[in-house]
Amino acid sequence: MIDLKEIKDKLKSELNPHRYEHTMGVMYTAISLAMCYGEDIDKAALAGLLHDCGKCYGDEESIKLCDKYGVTLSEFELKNTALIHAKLGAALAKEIYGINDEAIISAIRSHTTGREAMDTLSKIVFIADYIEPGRDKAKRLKEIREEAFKDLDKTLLMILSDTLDYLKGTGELIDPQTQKTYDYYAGINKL
Ligand code: DGI
Ligand code: FE
Ligand code: FE
Repeated sequence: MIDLKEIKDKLKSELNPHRYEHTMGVMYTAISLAMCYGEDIDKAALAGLLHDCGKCYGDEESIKLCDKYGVTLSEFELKNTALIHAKLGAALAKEIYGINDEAIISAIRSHTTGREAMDTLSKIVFIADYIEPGRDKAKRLKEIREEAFKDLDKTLLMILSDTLDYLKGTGELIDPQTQKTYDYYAGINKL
């Protein structure tokens, strides 16, 4: 199933209306960033559309599905279940939605914590998830939205830095991968 319309219809029937709106926002933002950086817009559309496809299930069902599709979860993910949907989504994109493109799958897998040395499509999806038009809670969104169309690595660092600050403020634990991603892009931006 790689027909965009079919995927949209399936997601519309499974995601709550707010999440579906967010998904559309991420899809169009990812397409715009792909246009800006000369990336494949069809891949950006598919990755944006499917990035939260693992978010339709409760904790118990998500863990069961991970087991079914051979997705290994870390101790951290088992305790902080909001993170599971990224890896689960990558598996569902492959198994349910028939996506074979490794760059698309990898962009879905890394959209929540990011990853060191992401390829351009993964960077685009990570950023689009944060800046899509429906988002309104993060600080300095206007500045980050402008930077997104100028410098992807700098934008990643701004988002990761604000996310770490936010998590520290709420007292939530930081996934080791989120920290590693921050450290990597802090290093890149110093070069
Ligand atoms: O799925 P979305 O809501 O569109 O956004 P997302 O995939 O970026 O994030 C999902 C959740 O994961 C969000 O509530 C923030 C949380 N999150 C991201 N990084 C970390 C984290 N939560 C913890 N505890 N630690 C992290 O490092
Ligand atoms: Fe997500
Ligand atoms: Fe999202």
